[in-house]
Amino acid sequence: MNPTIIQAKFKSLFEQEPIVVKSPGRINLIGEHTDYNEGFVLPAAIDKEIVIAVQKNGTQECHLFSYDFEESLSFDLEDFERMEGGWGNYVMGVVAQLQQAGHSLEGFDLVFGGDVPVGAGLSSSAAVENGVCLALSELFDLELARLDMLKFAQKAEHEFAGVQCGIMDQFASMMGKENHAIRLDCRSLEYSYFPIDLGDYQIILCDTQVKHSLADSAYNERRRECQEGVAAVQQKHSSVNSLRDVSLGMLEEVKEEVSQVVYTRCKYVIEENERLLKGCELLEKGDIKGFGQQMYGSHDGLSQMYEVSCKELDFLADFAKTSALAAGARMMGGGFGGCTINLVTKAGKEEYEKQIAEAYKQAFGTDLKIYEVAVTDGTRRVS
Ligand code: GAF
Repeated sequence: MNPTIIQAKFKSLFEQEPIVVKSPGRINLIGEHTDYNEGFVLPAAIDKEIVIAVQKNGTQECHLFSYDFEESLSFDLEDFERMEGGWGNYVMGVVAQLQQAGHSLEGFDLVFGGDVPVGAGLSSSAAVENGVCLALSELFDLELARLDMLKFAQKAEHEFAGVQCGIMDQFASMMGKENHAIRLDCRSLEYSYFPIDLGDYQIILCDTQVKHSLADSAYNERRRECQEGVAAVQQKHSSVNSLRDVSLGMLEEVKEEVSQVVYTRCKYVIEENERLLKGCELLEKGDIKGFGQQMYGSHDGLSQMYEVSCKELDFLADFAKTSALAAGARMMGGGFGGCTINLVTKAGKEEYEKQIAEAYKQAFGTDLKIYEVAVTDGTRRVS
């Protein structure tokens, strides 16, 4: 996204020179629904980004404009609350976190927009929250640490957007590094950068353009089911804090004490963590096909055990499995729509894109959107 468009819009609306911040969406190579279970994830920031332009206005009022939705919204810094849905929550949520942490803010004008598709599982919301947080930190000289900013962004999502998300999206968007994935331990927040070297393969994203209206409530429900499983295991193993500490053997011990659904959800999470660890070893050895097999395993688990896929995502993953041009594919993010991440051969990429788009159109009557993304640095000030 070219920041000058948002900068120009800001100047035309507010007649001032703004501070400008860029904040990326993310992909995740493997490790889905593991973050809020204190497991591992392997995300990366991408060159689909939100641009935020902001400046003080000398009042106690905040005036916001969404370039993409062509909507404006104002609120008073001393008197605002979350709304029933809508993009304003991502800004107000961050403001509320900063105020709760004791930072005193003044009124500001803000314009934002970008090319992270909304509802595609690429974390446009985390990109906005992180971007707003860095923009306000710069504007008011708060000198916030990156780790604090991404935690404020996550809490904004919990308290204003109403999704009890894990830390992956905000972490990936804030801490991204060009051409690297982030291998993140979501318990300790220790992380290392992992070069994305896919040899003869490259990543493409296939966007179903489907978004299930119950996705947010189903997400919170999955989180509760995992907690239920942990509570049952804790009865026998008091040192257990999360599914990260639970082995398949420990889960078997409580099989009769939890519902079949809770058992299956927990089993998926334990296996997904193992797939991620195995997947990292394979990537380190340059075994892309082996890594792709872990991706297929991840998709099958998400679809059949965690039940967060949908027929469109399954179709795209199944298509990859039968194609010699693909090494792996899986649904990505919270689920119930959005994108698959696919590893396809560089040489066969165009052919693959043509074939899968045709097949998707035939099956669902919809044009498949395909994104080729580059891996970038995290949230940053650009002017
Ligand atoms: C969403 C959430 F925001 C993340 O925290 C993560 O749980 C993901 O779904 C599933 O892995 O993107």
